[in-house]
Amino acid sequence: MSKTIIISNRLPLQVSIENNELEVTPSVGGLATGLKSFHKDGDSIWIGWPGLTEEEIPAHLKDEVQKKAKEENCVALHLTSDEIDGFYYGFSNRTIWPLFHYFMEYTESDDDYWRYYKQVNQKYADEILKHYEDGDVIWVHDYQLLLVPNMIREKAPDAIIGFFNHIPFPSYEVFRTLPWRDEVLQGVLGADLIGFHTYDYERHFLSSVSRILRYQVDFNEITLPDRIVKVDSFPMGIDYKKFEQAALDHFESTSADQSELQRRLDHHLEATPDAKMILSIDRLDYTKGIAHRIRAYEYFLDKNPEYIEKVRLVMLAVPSRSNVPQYRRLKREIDELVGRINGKFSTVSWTPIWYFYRSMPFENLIDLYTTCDIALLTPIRDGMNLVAKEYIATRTNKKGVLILSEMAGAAHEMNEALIINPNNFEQISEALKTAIEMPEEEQIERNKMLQKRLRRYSVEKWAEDFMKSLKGTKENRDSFKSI
Ligand code: ADQ
Repeated sequence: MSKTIIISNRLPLQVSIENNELEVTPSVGGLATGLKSFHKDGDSIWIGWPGLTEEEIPAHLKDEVQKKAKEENCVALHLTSDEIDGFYYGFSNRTIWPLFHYFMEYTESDDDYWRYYKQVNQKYADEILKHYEDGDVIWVHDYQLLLVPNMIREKAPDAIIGFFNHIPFPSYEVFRTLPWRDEVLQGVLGADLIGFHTYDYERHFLSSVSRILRYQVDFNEITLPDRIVKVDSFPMGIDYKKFEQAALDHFESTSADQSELQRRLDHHLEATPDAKMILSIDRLDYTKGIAHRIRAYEYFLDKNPEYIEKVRLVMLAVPSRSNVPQYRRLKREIDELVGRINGKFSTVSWTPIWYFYRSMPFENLIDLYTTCDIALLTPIRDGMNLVAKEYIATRTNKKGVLILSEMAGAAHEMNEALIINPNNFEQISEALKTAIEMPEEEQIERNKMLQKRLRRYSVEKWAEDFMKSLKGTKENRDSFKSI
């Protein structure tokens, strides 16, 4: 029977070593959380890096890593620390990530990074080919593996290959600055179907293909000498039922079952019942606009001193890519900003920002989603932003307000949120006021519409639509051959 082979840089599980013993935990991040349910329910294997370099895994635990991965239908691909430095921290996160998010000043062009990127992409492609059998469908994910589709195509010309890009695709004017632009485009074009979160990213990609490679582009199809490649947008959803159910369970749980975090949140709610809690959750990344958000919050408090002691920003930032200098600088900047603003506005009984710099278990994520009255998400660029969708899914009483940056892919489907430009502090400040004062009926009205849409276009539906369209490309190919 044919299967689906999923490939992403990281596996949905993360191994670590504690006291000479192997520990396995779920990976954090949009792709892993989103695709996990598709993987769990279907007949698929998932190939990726388990989170520790070859050097970090003692020889006697190597088989154990593979065994643990196998229990979850996964295959661990081992990478050396040099490969992780050059391929992951290098080309993926110092070249492609900043460039695709329009941070051109952060984009590095380094031949060594590129060499490692090609080498590791080849390693992924070779691993896939070891597991590939005729009739299997291959689904490659994200910007770390842009060359993989064509590397598979070279060895398995008839394979059905899909590629999904989880981050934005920049406009041609930005993309064209990449020294390896031709190779990158040719790499992705090994796929039969290329998916993006939004129509804009799709358009940018098509325009780069037509202007850089001069291939013929008709509507959303690219004609190569031997094949047609289809490009389409598939806005990724969330596991809606999982978040909804977790929120319902949360509300039904007794105080004895409550987490320490929830107890503390409740304590503050009781002490200041009129104060609104404003939530933000992101990986600590310069694209997420965390520093902008804090400054906009300061602007809001400066302009509206009547809200002092009446609001609290609960900010969760998950450690991410701390080997890259910009991330370390950003961490320092945020520490300083939080310190300065807390120093400036705090009173004996109130602190304006609660800042957590750590990963939290799912249960605590639900505590935060369900307790906070407002979610304030201000990315400067974001492929989609699943946190916005998760927040809405957990509002089972339909109350709560989402303030969302227009620069997030999710904004296209979430018109009922208060949409802001993350660079416009005045607008963010006004949106905060509107959110705090919004009548409950209006909150319910807005959330009803949002929930209806998110429930319908869940991550299962997203994966199903992508797969259906990918399998459909086979017919395209057969008819192309017969011309
Ligand atoms: P990310 O940049 O990682 O994903 P996002 O879409 O917001 O961003 O997903 C973050 C995920 O991590 C969410 O599912 C959230 O629940 C989870 N998470 C966040 N903080 C956590 C914590 N402290 N503990 C546990 N889990 C936590 C990339 C792109 C996005 C795109 C996704 C999916 O950058 O734009 O939406 O892929 O395509």
